[in-house]
Amino acid sequence: MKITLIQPLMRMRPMDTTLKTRMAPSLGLYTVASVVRNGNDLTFFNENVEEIDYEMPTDIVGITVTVDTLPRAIEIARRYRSRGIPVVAGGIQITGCPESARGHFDALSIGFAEGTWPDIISDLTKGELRPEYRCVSLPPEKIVGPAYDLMDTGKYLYVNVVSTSRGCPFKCSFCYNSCANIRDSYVNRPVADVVNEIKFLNRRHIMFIDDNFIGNPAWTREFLETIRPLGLKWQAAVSANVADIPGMLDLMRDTGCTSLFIGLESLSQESIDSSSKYQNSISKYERLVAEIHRHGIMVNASFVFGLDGDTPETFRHTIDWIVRNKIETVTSHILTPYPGTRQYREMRDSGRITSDDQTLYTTSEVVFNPAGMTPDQLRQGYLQVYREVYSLRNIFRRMPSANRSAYLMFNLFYRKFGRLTESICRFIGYNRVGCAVEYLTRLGHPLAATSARDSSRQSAEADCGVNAESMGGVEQTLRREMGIIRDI
Ligand code: B12
Ligand code: SF4
Repeated sequence: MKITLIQPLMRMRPMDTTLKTRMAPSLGLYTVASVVRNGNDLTFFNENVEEIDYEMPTDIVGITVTVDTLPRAIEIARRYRSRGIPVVAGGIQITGCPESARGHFDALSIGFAEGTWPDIISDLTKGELRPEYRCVSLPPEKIVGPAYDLMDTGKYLYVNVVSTSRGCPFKCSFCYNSCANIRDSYVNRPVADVVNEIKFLNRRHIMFIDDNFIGNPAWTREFLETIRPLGLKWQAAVSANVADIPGMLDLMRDTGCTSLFIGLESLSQESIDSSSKYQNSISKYERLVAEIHRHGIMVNASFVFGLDGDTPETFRHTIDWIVRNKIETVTSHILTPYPGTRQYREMRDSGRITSDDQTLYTTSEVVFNPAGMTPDQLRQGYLQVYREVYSLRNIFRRMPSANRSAYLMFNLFYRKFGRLTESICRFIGYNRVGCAVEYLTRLGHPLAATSARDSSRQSAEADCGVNAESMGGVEQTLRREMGIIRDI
């Protein structure tokens, strides 16, 4: 059978470049590919990277769908279906809110492809495709790894992305984990399966893309002890209770952790409480960041703006806090009620949702009425956070004493001069640039550079030959003369 698997065009935020869309292949689609690959002829189209060849013969099309790509997925499906080719949609959006997609595809796959795709293919062969397939829980040993060997590495910055679990034990109200079909699906993969994948990838740097790498601390401990001899460098997303788990940060440092992504979300406890994020306590944030830094690990803090305790003052307060605590990287979002989440249901029932256009559901647009400010104040405040956190002056002020090369890589070449890096990638290849970043990240790890970790601000200034004021001046010049700093 000829099977075509498609990732639709992502919606870009004002501060995004193709570095984001070229970050990594879709693990979801390559997992679908793994599930039924023997005897089938597989073609992949990632619209972020290449055009879809609609004329290429195929027996079935599978599309992976996230919140922002649903409208585009519907357009793609319409073109194939007009030629009588059946189209199946799956992925987070379809699982979280199947009703948003009904009628637009020949079949919906709700939940894990491991439990739906074999039936879809066999029903299609019999000419009995059903409108809906469902598998919302799975024993760990049934989880299948992505078909890494089919990935076209040259098109991406990284292919060393690994998923060790699905879902999250917490259920914050704005997160897709609060959707009815996902709530009970938290599962850790067998340690041996993940280790085999890492060995197959044969890379020293691994990015774990789980929602929460410490959702089950006993599993995490066992896994980290198992990968210890591999001498990896790795990064992952964890919940804010990481420093409360005895010995976890020590183990992370000793097994090569370079950076942790943490959903701090807000500096207002009222806002945190409004999202049922019980594991976050803002009174512990400074200690949490200090503890992670003490272990030589960088912090990528994620914030959500527009929660019910937020006011126009929230933005200034958050920027100052980020700079003061030397947060290495920051990811910000405008609160977005993903259809299917508890947040969505609450906002819909109270009439607060102002747009159903899912192309705007990118977390950079305001699609609801905020409680403590106007929609415009929210949007402008969100842009201000990116602008100020990633000003050259503040990049310098946030400079850590360890991991400097990785820090500067992300802050300057990904966030600040993304367009320039984009051009370099086009010229020498995304994967080559990705490899260079991996190499520099390794150099910057505390296990590799203990002296750098211990150096003071004075030596940082000496190393760079600049200080915060001169960096501000450099930025003004670049902005004026070269126009290469993005105004967001
Ligand atoms: C890696 C990642 C990214 C990468 C994407 C790389 C890529 N090329 O795909 C980057 C950084 C670029 C990214 C960007 C964004 N992301 Co993102 N991302 C993730 C993350 C952390 C992992 C996804 C993953 O690989 N999972 C592992 C795979 C194996 O699981 P899966 O995709 O769910 O696939 C399984 C099933 O869903 C199903 N399935 C999936 N596709 C299909 C297709 C068919 C045909 C079938 C039958 C089944 C099926 O079977 C698979 C195997 O069981 C998730 C969180 C998470 N843990 O899922 C967020 C997540 C998907 N991202 C999210 C968002 C919001 C975004 C952005 C909009 C953020 C932004 N502000 O810009 C953008 C744009 C997203 C887009 N359009 O793709 C949300 C989506 C919410 C929603 N309701 O849709 C998530 C869930 C994060 C969150 N907690 O809110 N993201
Ligand atoms: S801790 Fe993070 S991944 Fe887990 S439910 Fe909350 S927001 Fe989602």
